[in-house]
Amino acid sequence: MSGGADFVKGELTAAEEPLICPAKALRFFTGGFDRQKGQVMDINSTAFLMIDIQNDFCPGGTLAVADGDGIVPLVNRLQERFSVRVLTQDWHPADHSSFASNHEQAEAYSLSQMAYGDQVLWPDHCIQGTLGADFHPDLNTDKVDAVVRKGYRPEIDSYSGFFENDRKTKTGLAGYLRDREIKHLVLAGLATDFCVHYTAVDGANLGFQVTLLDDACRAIDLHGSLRAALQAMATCGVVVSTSSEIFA
Ligand code: VGL
Ligand code: ZN
Repeated sequence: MSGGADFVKGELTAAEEPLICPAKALRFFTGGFDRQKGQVMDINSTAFLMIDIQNDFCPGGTLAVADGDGIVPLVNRLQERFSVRVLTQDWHPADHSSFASNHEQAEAYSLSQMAYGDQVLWPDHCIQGTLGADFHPDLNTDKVDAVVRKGYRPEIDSYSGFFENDRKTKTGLAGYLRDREIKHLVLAGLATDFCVHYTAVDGANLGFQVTLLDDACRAIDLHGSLRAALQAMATCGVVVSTSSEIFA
């Protein structure tokens, strides 16, 4: 593993700083980790994960998250502060079992029982190859290192970027991040209480240090799901912060 510098905020010398934090703001950003765990963030072992910033989750889309597109300019500015950038993409076949339309008389947003447990039934969304599954047109994807698709098995939904909803099937993201010696994850995207939440919790449980940038996310908030998500993330040691920490 690379990185692991054992300095604390404010103790870097001018000579060391460019080596350890090529993006200047990172010294201050590490303050978040200092407060929580006494650790610092090294840009080379940190990945910026942008979760499901796709047309169907933005106004006009089939599963629109209120002001979902409002995060795009901020996410683009945030990307410049990181050297490892990864996107996740919800990517369902038309016959996906998470779509209410594929169940007899099922209403969207109702609960159904799958082999792996409870599953919310959603409006059709992010169907492979459709405009709704595309990333928001203003999201800058040029400097993205990897795109991880999920939810492409008809019988299993996938909220998390790491594991599908059976909680066993892996997407390969953990292996990718470990191969790149990533230790810290900074998360932004849609939706706070579903895909961002599950990715954050799984990331923390896999041993990554996880920070969620609340102002760079938007929530669906279905039946108290946002509150439950914030609680679950806190329990797992996910640090909920804001982008001001990155730009400080
Ligand atoms: C999501 C519901 C269904 C998300 C994806 O990206 O949060 N939510 N599929
Ligand atoms: Zn989905």
